[in-house]
Formats: sequence, C-alpha cells, structure tokens
Amino acid sequence: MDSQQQESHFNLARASLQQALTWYGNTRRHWHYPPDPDLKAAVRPELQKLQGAIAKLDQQLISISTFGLVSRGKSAVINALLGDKILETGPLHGVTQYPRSIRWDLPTDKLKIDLIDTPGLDEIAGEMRTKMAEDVAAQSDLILFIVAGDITRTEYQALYELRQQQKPLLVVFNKIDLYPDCDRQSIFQQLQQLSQESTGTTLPLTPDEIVMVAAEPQQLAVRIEHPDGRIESTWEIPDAQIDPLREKIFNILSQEGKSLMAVHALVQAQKLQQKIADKTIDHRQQEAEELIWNYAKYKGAAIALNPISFIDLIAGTFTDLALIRSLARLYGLPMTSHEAAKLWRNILISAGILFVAELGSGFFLGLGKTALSLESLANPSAIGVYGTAALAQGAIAAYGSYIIGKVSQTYLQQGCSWGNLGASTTIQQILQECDRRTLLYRLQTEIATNI
Ligand SMILES: Nc1nc2c(ncn2[C@@H]2O[C@H](COP(=O)(O)OP(=O)(O)OP(=O)(O)O)[C@@H](O)[C@H]2O)c(=O)[nH]1
Ligand SMILES: [Mg+2]
Repeated sequence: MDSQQQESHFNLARASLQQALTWYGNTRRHWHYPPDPDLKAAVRPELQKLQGAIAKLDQQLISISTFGLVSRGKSAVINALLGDKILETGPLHGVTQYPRSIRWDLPTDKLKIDLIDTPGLDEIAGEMRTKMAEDVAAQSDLILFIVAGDITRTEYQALYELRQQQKPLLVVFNKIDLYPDCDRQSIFQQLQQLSQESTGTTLPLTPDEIVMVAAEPQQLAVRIEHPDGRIESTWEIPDAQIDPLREKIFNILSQEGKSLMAVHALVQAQKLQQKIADKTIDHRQQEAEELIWNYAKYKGAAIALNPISFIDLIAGTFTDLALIRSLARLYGLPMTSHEAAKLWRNILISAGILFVAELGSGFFLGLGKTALSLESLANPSAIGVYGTAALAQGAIAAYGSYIIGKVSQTYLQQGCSWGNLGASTTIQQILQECDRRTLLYRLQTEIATNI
C-alpha cells in the first residue's frame, strides 16, 4: 500500500477513536437522564484505555512483541535484531520474568518501534498466563511468535487464540542452526499446514508469515590444521542469521506499518466499546426493565382499547419503535443498522401475531374487533365478547413489546461500533482496501468471521 493510503487509514482510525471518546466520554449524551456516577466510575478504565490508544497513535509508535514458550529464544531474537546483546538469555527456563520494552532506533524510518520481550508463556500458570497473553497481544501491533522445533499443543493453542484475536503475526522458527537443510524444508512445510487433530482445527499459515532464523547459534567445534601438521581445536561462534526477519519487518513496516497501527487501535476500541456497552446495559438494568414494562403496558392498553383493526397494528409498531429509541437514549448508545434486521423481524413477528390474534377473534379479514365493537353498540351483550378478545390482544401486544425490548438490548450492544466511523465499520473499510501482499489482507477472512 502506498503511504497516502496508509496515512488515510491512520487518520480514519484516529477519527473513529476520537468519536468514540467524545461519545462515551464527558459529553456522553444521556438525554434527560441524570449522569450516573457509578456508571461513570465503572467505565473509566475503558475510557482511559481509549485515550491511551489515541496517544499511542499520535506518537506513531509501533510495538512488536516476541511471544512463545520458554527458551525458544525470544530474548535472543530481540538481541539479534538490535545487533547488541542487551537482554539476558540462557538455557534455563524462565530467564525473562517480566515484559520489557526496548526502543529500536532505525535511522531510516519515521515510525518509532518498541521491541517488547516477554516471559515464556508456560512460565506463568493458568489464568495469569491467559491474562499476560491478552495484555501482550493488546499492546502489540505485530507479534513475533517464536518457535524452535516441533510445535507443542500449548503453542498451537496460543497461535490459534492470537489468530482469533485478529493479531497480525509472524511465526519465527528459531535455532535453525540445529537442523540440516533437508529438515528445515520439512519443518517449513509442516508449519504451513498446522492442524490439531484433537480439536479438529487447522491453522494454515502462508509462507509469507513464516521466517527461519538462528538468533544465537550454538558455538561450533573447529579443527584447524596448520601447515606444520599441528592440529588445533577451538570453538567458534557463528554469526546470527537474522537478516530474513529484519528484512521482513522492514517490508511490513513500509508496506503497512501505519495501517497495522490503525487496525490495532480500532480492534482495541471495538473491544472497549463493547465493554462500555455491556457495563452500561448492566447498570441501567432496572430503569430499562421499567421502561420496557411501561411501553408494554401502554401498547397492551392501546391495542385493547382501540376498536379499529389495522390502526392498532400500526400504532403498536410505532410504540415498538419508540421503545427502541427510548432504550437507546437511556443507555446513551448509538442506533446503527447492525442487527437491525433481527430487530425488524421481531417487530414484524409481533405485528403478525397481533394480526393473527385479530383474525382469530372470530371475524373475517381482521375486521373482527371493529365488527365486534360496532355490534356491541347495538347489542350490549356483545361487549363481553369484545372485552375478552381485546384483552387477549392487549396481552399479546404487551408481550410482543417485552420481547422487542429484550432484543433491542442486544441490538444496541452489538451495534454500538457499527455506525458511521464506528470501530467495526472502519476496520472493515481499511481491510477492504488492503493490498493482497499485506499481513492485514491475510487477516481479512479471520476478522470477517469474527466481527
Ligand atoms: N542453537 C541455538 N540456540 C539458541 C538460538 N537462539 C537462542 N538459543 C539458546 O536458547 C536458549 C534460550 O534463549 P533465550 O533467548 O533466553 O530464550 P527465551 O525464549 O527468551 O527464554 P525465557 O526468557 O526463559 O522464556 C539460550 O541458551 C540461547 O543461547 C539459536 O538460534 N540457536
Ligand atoms: Mg527471555
């Protein structure tokens, strides 16, 4: 992608995040609802993270993390990239205990790059591991997943999860100095077709996503035969083979660096918005229940009392639409077209059931209630029949509203990032514009099935 296109992706992301911050931040519209201090406090962490993501974009800082099990050479790979042994490496498991970030100064590049070293995934137990993996993934624009030798189940699982989280990554096969050429070829092929039989999942990687390196090759015994026949044995440390990875990273940065930053910020924003929506819906639960109940009562009464068929159907549908609008106002969430089809289906079903109920009240072509009400004018004993039919219809209508109220919650919650400049909409737009050769293009299918 050319730099202009990347710039435009970057600006779109910035605008989208800014819009989200404005919407959910101080100026959050609550219509005539008083601000809820508890809710404000509850969503503060998300708002701060959103602000952090904007700040990171403004600094044009791209984060590249190494990731993987213990002793795969995560720290060694960073040292090799830097060309300097800054991080401690060693054969013991768990040499690196905490994530550490190092600035990679590249004189040619405008972007700032942070290389983040992380502890081995298997070094930390259970939930903490998942948490660390999530945190590292959340702060990285690109992940270097370091493996060496056969892929273990934990590695497969971690790779699979990162894919699910829509993370751009490169699989770095380290320690190739330990393998003869023919083995490297078969490893390369196996890597491309990773699959796990027990879960029936596959994880196809394109050759572009796999790089083979030797970050800290083992020393070799060298025999020197001197002209005088003397034989000397010494140890020699071969140079690191890191150029393929360095070149790949440079290529990625120039091809899609800014777009990667943009998508990363948007994916973060999307998750944060979802969390804010969840918390809001949770906090406003009681008011929402009351609101839905009031509309349900109103619609039920209006339909029961209105003697003219069809008009009550239309009035009922309007009541449902008003309910959705009121819920959106209560939550302060935007109404977007996402999930709207499902919502409409429910509205139509609700109207349809009412229609059937009117037909079922005994008269032809839905004029039942109208005819009954006319008849009751002439014949007072028909009032009873009219009353029963109307009550039944009212109850059905109220129930319909109740269901619609419930479905609207999902609609507002899922749809909040799908409006104009919404995080999900913008991600989709950027990905559609991505060049075939980019990592982002590769992620398209994954992302498409996830959002
Ligand atoms: N043969 C060979 N050994 C390597 C290579 N890269 C790293 N090593 C060795 O592998 C061991 C582990 O390297 P580290 O970089 O400390 O691995 P790590 O993944 O950071 O490990 P932890 O911090 O413990 O999780 C060290 O003894 C390195 O010397 C390589 O390319 N070839
Ligand atoms: Mg380490």
